[in-house]
Amino acid sequence: MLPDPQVVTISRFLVDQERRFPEATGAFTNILHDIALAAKVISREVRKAGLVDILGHAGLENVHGEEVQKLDVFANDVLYRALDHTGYVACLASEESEDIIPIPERFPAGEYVVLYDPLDGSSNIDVNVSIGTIFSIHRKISAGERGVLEDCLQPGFRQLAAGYALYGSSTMLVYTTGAGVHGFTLDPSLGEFLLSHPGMRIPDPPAKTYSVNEAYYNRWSAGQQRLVSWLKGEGGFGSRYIGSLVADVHRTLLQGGLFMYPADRVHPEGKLRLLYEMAPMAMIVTQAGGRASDGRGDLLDIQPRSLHQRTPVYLGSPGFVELAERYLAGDPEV
Ligand code: P6P
Repeated sequence: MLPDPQVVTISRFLVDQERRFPEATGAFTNILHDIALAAKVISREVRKAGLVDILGHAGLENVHGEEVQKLDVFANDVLYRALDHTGYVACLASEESEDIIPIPERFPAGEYVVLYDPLDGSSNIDVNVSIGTIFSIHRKISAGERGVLEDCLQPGFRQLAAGYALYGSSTMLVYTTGAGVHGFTLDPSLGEFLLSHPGMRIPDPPAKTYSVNEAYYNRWSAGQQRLVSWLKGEGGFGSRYIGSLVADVHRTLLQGGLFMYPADRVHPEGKLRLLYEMAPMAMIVTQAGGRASDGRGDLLDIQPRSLHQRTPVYLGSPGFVELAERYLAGDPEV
């Protein structure tokens, strides 16, 4: 049975969006389509993860009879294989790879660079907590035919697109190309991502929810400690912390609030990665009417120095992010 005519698949949505840009070549659309396909494959394996003990690896061998890999290694391979041969990509970068990932010489290279965290929060798999894939797309800026490190070290405001897949109670794909944020939910019976959240906006008034790992309270700066003490005291905020970045950001996007991973004495740059975690999340949240800061200024303005560099992060409802910046700056007015 065909789905209702008003049901929009991600493929149709991408084509409709592309029509709005006459100069579009379709390459960009195809990259997003390839990432959506990779997300479906990863989702299928993540959903089986709980069965490894029951079925043993025999039930989870792939078509080559190879034993199932660790899920984050598997996800990394799936994204690489979805993107390496298409001719649209100049180079790749992954949380799983120390250096940039070149496109094999046997394949043509293209004009785009894709950076990704293939499966963030994979430590949460064993306890069945939602996990996710995060991606960021830039245009190649170097002169050569194939991408180099310089093409990956671009500030977040130059991103052409950013998005994430969330493997939760349902599998969602949320992305932006700079024209709003759109969410799609996977219908496993159709094998299609269907448009479920067109034009996502952080609600205003927002939920008064802060999200941070308070186990590190004693490592924090005085400003950070004062901020959280106010939020949970006079500010009347509630607290939600899943400890899985994509899930915590997705909730903040849907409900509003303030997600934080501060710098501290142990993590002077914070824990979360800039290029393939926080820059894409910052583009998404900003496009949805929110803000993302490193505690001093807009996270999208940071000029990256290295592929895996970390950054403190304060993202969510703009007023709450600004309040955090004022506390961290020691503003006597707060
Ligand atoms: P902590 C998961 O390990 C992760 O990389 C992110 O998904 C999450 O936001 C963060 O680390 C949680 O870190 O120190 O609170 O356990």
